[in-house]
Amino acid sequence: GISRIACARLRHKLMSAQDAAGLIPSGVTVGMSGFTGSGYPKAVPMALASRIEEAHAAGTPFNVRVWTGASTGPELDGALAKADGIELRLPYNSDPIAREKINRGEMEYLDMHLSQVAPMAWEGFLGKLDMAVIEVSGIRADGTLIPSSSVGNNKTWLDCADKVILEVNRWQNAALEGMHDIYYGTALPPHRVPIPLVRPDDRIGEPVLRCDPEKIVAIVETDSPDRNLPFAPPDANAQAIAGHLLEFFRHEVAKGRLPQSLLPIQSGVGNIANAVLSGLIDSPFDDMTAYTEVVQDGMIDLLEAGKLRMASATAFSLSPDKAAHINENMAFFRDRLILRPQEISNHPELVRRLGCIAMNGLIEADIYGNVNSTHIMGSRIQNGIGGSGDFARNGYISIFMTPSTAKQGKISAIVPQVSHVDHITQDVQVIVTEQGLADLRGLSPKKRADVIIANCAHPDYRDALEDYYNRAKIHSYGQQSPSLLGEALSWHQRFVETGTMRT
Ligand code: 0RQ
Repeated sequence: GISRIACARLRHKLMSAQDAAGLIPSGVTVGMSGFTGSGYPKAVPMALASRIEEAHAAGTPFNVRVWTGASTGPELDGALAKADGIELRLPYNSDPIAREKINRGEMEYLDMHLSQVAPMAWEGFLGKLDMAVIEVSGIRADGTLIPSSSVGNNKTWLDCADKVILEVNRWQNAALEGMHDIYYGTALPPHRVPIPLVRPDDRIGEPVLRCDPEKIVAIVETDSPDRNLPFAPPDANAQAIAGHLLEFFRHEVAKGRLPQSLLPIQSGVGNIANAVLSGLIDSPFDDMTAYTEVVQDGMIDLLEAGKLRMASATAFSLSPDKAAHINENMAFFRDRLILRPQEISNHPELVRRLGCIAMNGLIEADIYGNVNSTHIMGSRIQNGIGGSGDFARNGYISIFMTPSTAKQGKISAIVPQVSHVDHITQDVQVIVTEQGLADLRGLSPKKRADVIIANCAHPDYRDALEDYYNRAKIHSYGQQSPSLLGEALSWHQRFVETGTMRT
């Protein structure tokens, strides 16, 4: 294909991925692009992983600290983790090899709210950023960068890093140009001003990223696809959850608490979130908008069905078929999609102002509505908190959804007490399982427990939860949130010891 590097004075920096990776020394902190499997560098991290493996084979220590937007792909997290090349990783990971290393204690992982990564980097809280490795879809004649299929923290990495390596990926659609909105108005306290975005479709920035050309030490051309994974067709649980949620929305509209077009929807990752989006196709709601993190298949269908007017996000997370479909119909999607930096897509100020409907998955919830999104049995990381906290605390209605059991029924997703807390009861207003929906707004802890056990717990675990709760109401030290401290985590302990929470 033709070169995507229109800037003549940068062309001499073109080199192989191997040579570019050779510019990354051991011990540095590298900010990489990438968010939910899109827009991550694909060649330089692999070359770096080979380099690290060679060093290790020669008995030389070699590792780096890796900051990204969110999850990336096997060519980045997978390859570097496999090479034992990552000392510390932040802020979100879904790679299975990296997950295993983290859970074995061989890799440090810092799980952060996605909206806070860029400001904390600027504030100096995370230490110095030495290098950035950023995928772009092109370099314009004036040296500005056309972002690729995710924006994530790229603006911040390009600004903060001493040295920059660019991957210019020809696989990305050239028509992405103009879809992005990069806001350069963020500042640090005490100089912060309101962010001038009042509607999800407002454009407040520029379509391109800026980068000091002096900092660019290498440019690598690539032609590889994003890690686009197929979605499973919605199973019975996902369909039931979507059904309960749509019924809830209809009820809220009837009560006058939501407009007919709803409010900007935020939808988390995963198959259930995707099923809910699919369910909205046949709903009575029109002219909807999305202000969210990732655009997934379900949103594309809603856009094409004319149900969704536009979607604002920081990244794509599509199946291969949908990615190809968008590429072929870019003219249609260009006007209906906006990709922003994640500090803006997830900004608490904006999520609160817009009144987003936050919909996220969970690992487990307890009878009072505390939610664990990250840790299995209190200690094994699954992915990370991602943007769920940004949206859950600040949304208009904060919804969490999950099947009521996991691991073929051996685990109850509703437990006496969560083994790790990501979202406190005040940040959790609705919990939905395939069993039903618990509307917790305005309820005190004991009323919440009644509704969660009755509406959300699986029948196989409902009696045991009721039994625990009834005894807690007699023997608890206090009666605001009755609990039996010695027994509250016994379900988890039983699973660890016997492989099931069942008695
Ligand atoms: O594990 O794949 O080994 O079978 O967790 O669970 O049911 O496939 O659900 O894909 O929706 O993920 C909370 C992880 C749910 C996700 C979580 C096991 C289960 C399976 C996945 P297997 P499912 P989902 C914006 C929003 C945090 C980030 C976030 C998540 C695996 O939603 O990462 O919200 N959320 N971001 O078996 C033991 C339990 C379990 C359990 C599930 N109670 N005990 N294992 N699992 N519940 C987007 C971004 O931030 C990018």
